[in-house]
Amino acid sequence: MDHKEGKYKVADLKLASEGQRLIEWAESRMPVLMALREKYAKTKPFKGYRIAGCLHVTKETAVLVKTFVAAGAEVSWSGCNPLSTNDAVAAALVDEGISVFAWHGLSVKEFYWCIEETLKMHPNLTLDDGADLIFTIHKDHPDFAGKFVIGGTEETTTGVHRLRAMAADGALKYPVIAVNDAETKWDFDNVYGTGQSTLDGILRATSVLLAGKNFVVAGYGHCGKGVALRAKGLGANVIVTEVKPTAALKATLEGFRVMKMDDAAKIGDIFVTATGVRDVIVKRHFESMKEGAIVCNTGHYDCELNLNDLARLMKSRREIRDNNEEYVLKNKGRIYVLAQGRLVNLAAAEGHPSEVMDMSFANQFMSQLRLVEFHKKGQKPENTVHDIPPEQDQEIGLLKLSTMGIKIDKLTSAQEKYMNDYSSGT
Ligand code: 3DD
Repeated sequence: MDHKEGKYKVADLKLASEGQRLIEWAESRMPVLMALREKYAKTKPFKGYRIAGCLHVTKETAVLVKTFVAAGAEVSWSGCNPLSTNDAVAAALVDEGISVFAWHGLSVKEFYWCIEETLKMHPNLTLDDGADLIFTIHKDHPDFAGKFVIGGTEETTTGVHRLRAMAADGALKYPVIAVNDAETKWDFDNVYGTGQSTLDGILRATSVLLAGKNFVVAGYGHCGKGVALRAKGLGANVIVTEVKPTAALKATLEGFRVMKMDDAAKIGDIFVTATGVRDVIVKRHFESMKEGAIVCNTGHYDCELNLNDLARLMKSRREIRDNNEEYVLKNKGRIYVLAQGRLVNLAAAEGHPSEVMDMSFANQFMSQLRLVEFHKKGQKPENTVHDIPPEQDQEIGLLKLSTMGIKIDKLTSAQEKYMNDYSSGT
């Protein structure tokens, strides 16, 4: 471990040059964020502002962090999952003088220690993926909201749910922008990003053939939809389980088989949970699984597979491949758990591709900038969860299209008029 008190703690600074190359690779595929970096490096609107981030330390996150720094911000960063930090990327950021407290495989105790270290710089802005940073401020540093913090942003569905619940309770002490709910995040990162990165994680941890396999996806929200789509593309027989009738209907009309987990457990070869709730696969499901079943989770927290239940059924276990644990059951069956039940796309692979994180993180950058601009104007948004302005989505969408060389039509003034003219009927 390389540690400088109050500055950084990462696995190995000697990995910096490898991390630098990974970051350059991501920068070459994140043209929207790089355009924002070029624009705001000139004016440095974040000068004098301190951002504490708690978001997976990946090559894409490093591009976002470097963009904030180029725009004048002081940044201190921790990872938002014990298994998702890329140690080479963390080393490269420290090598650039950025405070990072993150390493792959840290304990839950160390996870919260890292968050506390980022808070020592008394942030004005927080950037979360899962709301663990915001929640730590509210629980252990309630005075921060009145003293230094002017606002925050939240990257993921689970985090936004948590924050909306806090706001409904009147417990949220500063305004937070729900980046997750931006169309240019949710409809792309959650669907196409999760779809590809989850399959990436499964294939890196197993190298199994997907064609012909019974591939069970628990949860048909944006993430589950993406996973089901990509598994189908690789020839798997996709089965969906759900609790929400309309989501189950959508899966059915998309051509996927829909059934209860009790039934899917008996026939599934590979299981992915993407629900955001706990105990989706529990003891009775493990007991009815086929020999050699592979289970994993792509939800934000590791509560969707009840591994305590599985431990009670097991005789022994061993790591048979990286991020792949073989549980030998007392009844002689074997079940394979990927990435210790944590999000398999980031723990066993590199998370979503740079091209899709480009838009998610453009939303992060623009949302943090909005908070700074409010502050500079002396405006204080309400202490609740705010959506991004709809024009931001279209601005980022148009920027992304232009980087892809795609041109689109524009409404004529007559069409604009027609759209708003309720009097014209048949
Ligand atoms: N997430 C997925 N891939 C990521 C990557 N390559 N870098 C940073 C974060 C990444 C998770 C987030 O996109 C967030 O959308 C989530 O957890 O939903």
